[in-house]
Amino acid sequence: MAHRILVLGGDGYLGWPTALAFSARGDRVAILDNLAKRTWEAELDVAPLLPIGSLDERLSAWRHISGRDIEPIVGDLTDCDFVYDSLRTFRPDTIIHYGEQPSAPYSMIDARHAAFTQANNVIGTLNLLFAMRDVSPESHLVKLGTMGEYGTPDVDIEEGYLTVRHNGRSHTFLYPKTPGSMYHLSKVHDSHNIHFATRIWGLRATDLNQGVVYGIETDQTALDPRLATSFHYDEIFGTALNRFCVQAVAGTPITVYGRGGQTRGYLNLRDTVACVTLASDTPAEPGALRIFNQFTETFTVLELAERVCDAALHLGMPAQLEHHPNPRVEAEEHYYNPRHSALLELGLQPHLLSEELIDTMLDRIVAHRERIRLASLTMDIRWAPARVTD
Ligand code: USQ
Repeated sequence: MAHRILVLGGDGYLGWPTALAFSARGDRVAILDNLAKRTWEAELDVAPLLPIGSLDERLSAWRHISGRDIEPIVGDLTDCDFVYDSLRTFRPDTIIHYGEQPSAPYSMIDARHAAFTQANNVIGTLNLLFAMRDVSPESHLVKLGTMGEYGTPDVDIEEGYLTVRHNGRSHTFLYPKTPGSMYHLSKVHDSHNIHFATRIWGLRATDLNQGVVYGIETDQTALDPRLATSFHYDEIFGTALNRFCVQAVAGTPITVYGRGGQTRGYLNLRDTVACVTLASDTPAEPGALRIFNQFTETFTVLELAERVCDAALHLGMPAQLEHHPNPRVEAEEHYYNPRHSALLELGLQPHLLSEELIDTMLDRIVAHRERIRLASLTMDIRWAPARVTD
């Protein structure tokens, strides 16, 4: 049976392919987006590698190619009345929430960008939770959180919860969080607010603590250049593997920050869509907050950079690694053992990182190499002021 799927942030890197995938299988889909990412790109003078049309152009291309409509709802989640009206009008079965400022470096530029990130993300999600409570309590919220909420603790990371024994008694708490940027902190605040909304109001939610996403296409975005997703490689919105592939094509050093032992969970863009689909198709029970760790493999950044470098060298590109001074404050060697079995148990079949996949990405990037803006590869956004070392 077709479901009513509302994709918040459906104009972005992950939201757009998600909206297309649900529409392709016959669900009724609406994209709610304030188009803010386009404003931030202009502010910072960065641009996606593949040309991206306006939202209307993308939606009419999809209509033309698939024969299916996706409804645009343009507005801001921090506008409470707009959020209430949108839920009242669309009546979603599932709300997939990507509608936040997604970049750690953006949130660390200065006080204004940190405050914007936290206000935008936390208030938008709060408005959504209240609107769900009042006008759409049966909807299932599928919220994109992040593995970075946990940080890199020196013990195993569970999926969302930890049972603590203390003075002869035990209780299950949300897993303690030690995030590494003002952006990641905004997601921690969201998680607590969502937990509150499920406990106190009986809402149903799934928080997907996602790792770092890489990849340039999905089955639907590959159908036509007008359906491309917003693939970033700049220091602000580009994620590690995507950046490394563009650096290899551009012939500039692949920037491993510091020693390169920083280990993170990674997943293919196709698996983001698959995980969100699995979570949506098996809704949480009323009153429950499920938390899944959403990644398929872990790598150090040095391993990732070496994989890209080797693939590029095989293709005859003069790729090289550079241990770049780390602009972030983060552990460069650490223990990392996060559990990630819940989505596999629901049926996820991962697309693991292979040389073939890196080759495909490099080929796609080569076709657009004239659009690479070298200045945006290294923008030197620091987590802490440079120390005076004289
Ligand atoms: N890194 C490098 N060189 C680079 C860029 C990054 O060594 O040129 C390192 C970073 O220092 C970090 C790791 O690679 O240790 C990952 O950085 P990233 O920029 O790929 O990812 P991050 O800033 O953590 O954020 C991204 C998304 C964010 C999402 C998060 C998932 O932008 O929306 O929440 O990945 S996670 O990292 O699991 O928290």
